[in-house]
Amino acid sequence: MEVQPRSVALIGVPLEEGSGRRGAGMGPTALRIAGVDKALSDLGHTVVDTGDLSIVPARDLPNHPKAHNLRIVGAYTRALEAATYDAAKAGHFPLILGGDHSLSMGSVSGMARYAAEKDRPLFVLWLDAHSDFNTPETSPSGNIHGMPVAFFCGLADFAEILPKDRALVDPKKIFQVGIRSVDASERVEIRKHGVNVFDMRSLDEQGVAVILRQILETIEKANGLLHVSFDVDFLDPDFAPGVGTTVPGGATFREAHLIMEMLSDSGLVSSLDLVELNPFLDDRGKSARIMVEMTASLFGRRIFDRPTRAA
Ligand code: Z70
Ligand code: MN
Ligand code: MN
Ligand code: MN
Repeated sequence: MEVQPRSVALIGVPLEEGSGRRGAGMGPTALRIAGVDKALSDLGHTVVDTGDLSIVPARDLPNHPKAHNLRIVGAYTRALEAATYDAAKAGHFPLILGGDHSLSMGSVSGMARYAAEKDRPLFVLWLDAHSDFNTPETSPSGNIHGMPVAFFCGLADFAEILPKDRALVDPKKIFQVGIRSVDASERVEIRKHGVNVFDMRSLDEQGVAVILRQILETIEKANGLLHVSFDVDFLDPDFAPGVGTTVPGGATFREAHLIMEMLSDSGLVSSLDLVELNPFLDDRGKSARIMVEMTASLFGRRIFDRPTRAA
């Protein structure tokens, strides 16, 4: 199958203040050094690197006792919401180089605005060990990178980072895959709001191909856009150690590659976050290189071509 050439906008987000430790701020640099730009241009895509966002803390936001560094995370959220929306609107594929996972409050909100304007539903594929569905009230840590999903569903009240009447994501249009670390109150909220969770057990029982086919069919039928948010800790830490929180029992190299290839074949993906890479904890750039390889597969790199599903 021919690769559909895309114009890809790289947006660097050196944000680490949403996580409980330092290092993820070096993620965009590591992904660039690992060659994300060349991997995409070698596949025939056009790549525009818009550089790293730079912010000043938002002084109109409170210093929230249960949402650490809200002024910094809030400022990045606003800047990235606009940058993602603008890139999509200009016909680019927004590829966000993170940065910790709190950045998805901005990228997904920007895509939600874009999708609403196009009158198409936005779906989110959340590849992660964690559900990231806490709110400041339920969070055991106060770290905002555990809260982005609740935020873009409109369920986490963080003062007015973004307007209350903004475009939101329907929790029932979120698919979480690879989940294996969920807090007690998070679990209750996930069930209550109907987020679709494929935990590690269902991956083992059904296999990723069956799960992905089911997800992609739903999105295709709804004529939806798909935002993919890829947390490095989705992968097993044995081969992707460059993350702040290692959770054993993650997706294998082969499972993750298959997901990327199926996403590529579907042609449904409209935007992508690469998050939680912590180069300070990595093993000689290994995890950064794996994330670039995964990205290349999502953008059409193949061992051999396959017939299209329609054929
Ligand atoms: C826990 C919390 C978390 C990493 C997300 C963990 C959140 N549920 N950790 N990503 N690495 O603090 O909310
Ligand atoms: Mn910083
Ligand atoms: Mn995450
Ligand atoms: Mn995670």
